[in-house]
Amino acid sequence: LTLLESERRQDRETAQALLVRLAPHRIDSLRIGITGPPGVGKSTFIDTLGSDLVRQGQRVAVLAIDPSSTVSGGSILGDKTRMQQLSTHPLSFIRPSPSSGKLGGVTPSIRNSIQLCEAAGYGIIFLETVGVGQSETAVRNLCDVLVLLTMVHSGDELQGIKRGLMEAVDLVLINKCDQLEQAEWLAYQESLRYAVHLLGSRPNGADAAVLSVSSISDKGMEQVWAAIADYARSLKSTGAWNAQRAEQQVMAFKSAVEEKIAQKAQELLATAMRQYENAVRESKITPDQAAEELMKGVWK
Ligand SMILES: Nc1nc2c(ncn2[C@@H]2O[C@H](COP(=O)(O)OP(=O)(O)OP(=O)(O)O)[C@@H](O)[C@H]2O)c(=O)[nH]1
Ligand SMILES: [Mg+2]
Repeated sequence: LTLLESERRQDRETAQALLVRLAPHRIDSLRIGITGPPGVGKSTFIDTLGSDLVRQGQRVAVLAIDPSSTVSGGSILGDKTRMQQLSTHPLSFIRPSPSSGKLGGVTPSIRNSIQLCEAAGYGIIFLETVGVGQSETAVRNLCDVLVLLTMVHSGDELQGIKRGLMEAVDLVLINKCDQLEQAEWLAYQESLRYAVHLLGSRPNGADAAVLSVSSISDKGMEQVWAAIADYARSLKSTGAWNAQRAEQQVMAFKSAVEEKIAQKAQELLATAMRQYENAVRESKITPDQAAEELMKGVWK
């Protein structure tokens, strides 16, 4: 995994060669994205559900996508201390997020890490990410089932969840129900069901399911697992599973091309850009004009 996370060119070539050799050994995994605001209980949820699964003999891997590492200066997610039960089980593997700064660099390395986990026989892979816009799109493109964890807040709850995020999730879980009266979470559950219904159906043709849980115990986890497994089954039976995986491959290819073009552009245009930067700084030319002229020079 360290090799796969490396950004050195030589390492990247070796990593690709490794992945090609391991490809025949990969098993078919279920990739589950877990997103939600900081502190909502994502790690606790994975710890509890993951522990149930390893007890049933399943092999469970947890990878974290941490978009905020540039800000916090380190990885905040996937912390093993927050998954104490699961991390000590021999059938589990937990990888804290790579500390690479930019999300663009993290996503391809997570994609590779997933493949490595599959080659190592992990049939269930959790991807934990904090819900802050960019990272949800990243995790949506990496998982088969995207689960949103939320909780009942004071005030106007639904306002707190961005529409774009709601449109991307397959299952919504209201967490920390142990802290509430039943009437409170039931009311929130109803309003969320109505909201997901308005957003339209998931690729399997049904509305996203909305359930309530308490992740500090495994009460209700059986239903949650049944909902995830049912959803995965329905994706497979409608062909949506393969279509989604295929589309994700194409998107990975496109972003790899974009990354390469950006790198090449940096290399080729560095000198010319510096000249224009000075002209722009001194207001001798507008930024748009400068970009236009620069590109004219390149695509003659
Ligand atoms: N009462 C109660 N507390 C919970 C529940 N789930 C999580 N917590 C607590 O909420 C706090 C945050 O839980 P985490 O699992 O670390 O949350 P997270 O979403 O992974 O947080 P980040 O990774 O920092 O974004 C911890 O103190 C947990 O013990 C729950 O169902 N009920
Ligand atoms: Mg966490």
